Amino acid sequence: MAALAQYNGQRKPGEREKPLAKARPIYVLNGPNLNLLGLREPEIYGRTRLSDIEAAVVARAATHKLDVTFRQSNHEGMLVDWIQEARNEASGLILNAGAFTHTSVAIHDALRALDRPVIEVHLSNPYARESFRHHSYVSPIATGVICGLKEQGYLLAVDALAKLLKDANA
Ligand code: CA2
Repeated sequence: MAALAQYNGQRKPGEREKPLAKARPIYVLNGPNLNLLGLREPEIYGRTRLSDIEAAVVARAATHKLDVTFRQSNHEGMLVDWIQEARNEASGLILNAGAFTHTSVAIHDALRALDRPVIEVHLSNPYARESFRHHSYVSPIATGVICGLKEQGYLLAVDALAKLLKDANA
């Protein structure tokens, strides 16, 4: 009977609770030139620095008890490597692939292999801009897309991802 109780996950008197496995962080990946945020073109991208967005995202994720891995790269292959890493290390992905959104079949293919919820984020609204920004290689793979809301879009993406992960684990 004792063995059965253990099998059912019940603790015996005096037995210590096993620590819960730590939840995987959400990955927030940022593409080329986003390191320049707040330094140029504030009328399009806002005045907030990427480091400020990171701090706000970490704080918002903490309200959902989620950890964050926040990164930026100007290199397509680096982003592909991180998306591949996310397959084992992340619970979900928020991706602003920058200009690679409109060009990268490699990022598209890496996302296809990622069996995790993906929220595509853009600070600006690409559909209100040049026609070359109207196509996204990310959108067909994304669970959801948020654009045009500047840095607030990242925080809405955290909330959306938290809800998707909660519902998936319910
Ligand atoms: O609106 C977005 O978040 C974009 O992903 C930003 C990309 C652009 O290529 C996409 O079409 C839309 C560009 C990021 C460049 O960020 C800069 C920030 C300050 C100064 C210059 C570039």
